[in-house]
Amino acid sequence: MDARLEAIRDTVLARNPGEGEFHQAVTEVFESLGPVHDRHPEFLEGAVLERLCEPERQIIFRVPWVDDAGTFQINRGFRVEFSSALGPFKGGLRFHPSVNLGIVKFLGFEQIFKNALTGMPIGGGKGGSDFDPRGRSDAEIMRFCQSFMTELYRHIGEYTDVPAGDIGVGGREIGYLFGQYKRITNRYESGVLTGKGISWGGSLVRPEATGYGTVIFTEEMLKTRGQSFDGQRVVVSGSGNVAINAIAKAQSLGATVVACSDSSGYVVDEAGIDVELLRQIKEVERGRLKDYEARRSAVSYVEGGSVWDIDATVALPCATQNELDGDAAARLVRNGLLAVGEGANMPSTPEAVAVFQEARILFGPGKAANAGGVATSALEMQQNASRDSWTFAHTEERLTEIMIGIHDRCAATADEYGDPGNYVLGANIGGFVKVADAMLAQGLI
Ligand code: NDP
Ligand code: 2IT
Repeated sequence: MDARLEAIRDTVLARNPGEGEFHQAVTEVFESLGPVHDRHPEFLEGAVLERLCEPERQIIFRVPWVDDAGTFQINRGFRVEFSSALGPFKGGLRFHPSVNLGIVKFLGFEQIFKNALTGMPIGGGKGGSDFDPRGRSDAEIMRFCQSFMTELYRHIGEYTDVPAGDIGVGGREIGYLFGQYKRITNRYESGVLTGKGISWGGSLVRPEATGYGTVIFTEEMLKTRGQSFDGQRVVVSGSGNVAINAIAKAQSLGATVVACSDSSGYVVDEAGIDVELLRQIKEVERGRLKDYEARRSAVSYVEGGSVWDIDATVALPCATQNELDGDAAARLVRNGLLAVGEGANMPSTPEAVAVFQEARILFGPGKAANAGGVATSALEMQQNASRDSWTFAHTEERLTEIMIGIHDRCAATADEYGDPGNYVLGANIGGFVKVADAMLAQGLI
C-alpha cells in the first residue's frame, strides 16, 4: 500500500477498534488508490480519505418488542449514514444475529463506491439490527419492524436517507416498515424506502435485480475472453434473494447451476437447480434448503461443509462476507475455474482475492458485480418521483444497460491505470474518483 495512504489507514483502524470487517473493507479500497493520489494530489490536501472513513452520521438505538410468548425482547438497531456526496444516503437494512457496528460500517463504506459506480444520484449508507428473524412468526416480524421504524423514521426521507433490503429484509419487512413510517408521519412518501410491493410503489425487476445484475456483469467479463454463460458449470452460495435470482438468470443463459447452499448445508443437483422448487421452499414456505433433497430425485444434501468443495467453471458467491477463503479459492482455481462474480458483499477473503488475481481469473468484486440491486432501487426512486411505473421489459433493459456500463467503466479504468482486466482496481478507482470530485466541489463538510 502507498505509504501516504497507509498512514491514514492506520489512523482509521486505531480510531475504530474491534471493527474487523470495516478494517478489511477500508484496507482493500486503499490498496487500489495509490496511483489516483499521484495524479490527484488535491485529494490528499482535501483530506478526502479521512473524511470518507468517518461516516457523516451514525445512529444506534434500542429496539424493544414483545414476542409471541409475551416476553420482552431488546435488540440493537443501526443506521450509518456514510456519504451524501452524490445523493441521499442509500443502502439496505440487514437483520441477522451477527450484525454489529463494524459490519454495518463495512457495508456502508462499500456502498459509497458501489452507488457511485451505478452513475445514479445516490450516496452511501447501511443499517440493520442484530435481530434474528429465523423461526420468528409473521406477527413477531411485524412487531419488530414497527418498533425498529418507530426510531428510524426520524432519520430517513426521500431527500435524506432511503433504506432498502439486505440479508433478512425482503418485501415482507419493507411492507411492515413502510406501513409504520406512514402511520407515524401521516405521509404516503413512496420515495422513503425501496423494495416496496409492486401494487404500492415498488418497481418491477427490483426483486430480481441483484442476482440478474451479477450474472449480467459476469457475462460481460466472460465476453472479454470470448466466453459466455452458455455451457458453464456454475456453483452459487446462498439460497436467498440474490442467489435464487442469480441461479435463474445463469440458467436462462444456458449455464447449469449444480449447487447452492444456506447456512446449514448445501445441495448438489447435477441436472441443474430447479429454481421454481427452490423459490417455493425458500420464498413461499420460508423453509430450509434441506427440504429440497426430498422433493427432487438425484439430489444430495450435505449438512455443514462448504459449497466451494464443488467444482465449477463460474463461482457466484451470494451469501455473506468472508464465506470463500484462500484454500477454497486455490481448490477452485486448480479445478478449472474461469470467473467469479460476487453477488454478496465482500464474500471472498483477501487471501481468496489474491489467489484469483494471481491466476488471472476473471474476478468481479461485489461493489461492481452486485450493484444491480441498488441501481434498480434508484430506478424505483425515479418512478416514485414521477408517479409512474415502468414495464418489466423496460426496467430490465435499464438494468442491463447499467450493468454493462459499470462493467465497461471498471474495465476502462483498469486499462487507464495500467492493469487491464483488474476489476478490483477499476471498481475502487472508478467509484472513488467520482465521490472525491463531488466532495471537493462541495467544500469542507
Ligand atoms: P437473504 O436473506 O435473502 O439470503 C441470504 C442467504 O445467505 C441465505 O441463504 C442465508 O442462509 C445465507 N447466509 C446468510 N448469512 C450467512 C452466514 N453467516 N453463513 C452462511 N450463509 C449465510 O439475503 P440476500 O440474498 O438479500 O443477500 C445475500 C448477500 O447479497 C449479502 O451479502 C447482501 O449484502 C448482498 N446483497 C444483497 C442485495 C439485495 O438487493 N438484497 C444487493 C446487493 C448485495 P440462512 O437462511 O441459513 O441464513
Ligand atoms: O448491498 C446492497 O447494495 C443492498 N443491499 C441494496 C441496497 C439498496 O438500497 O437497494
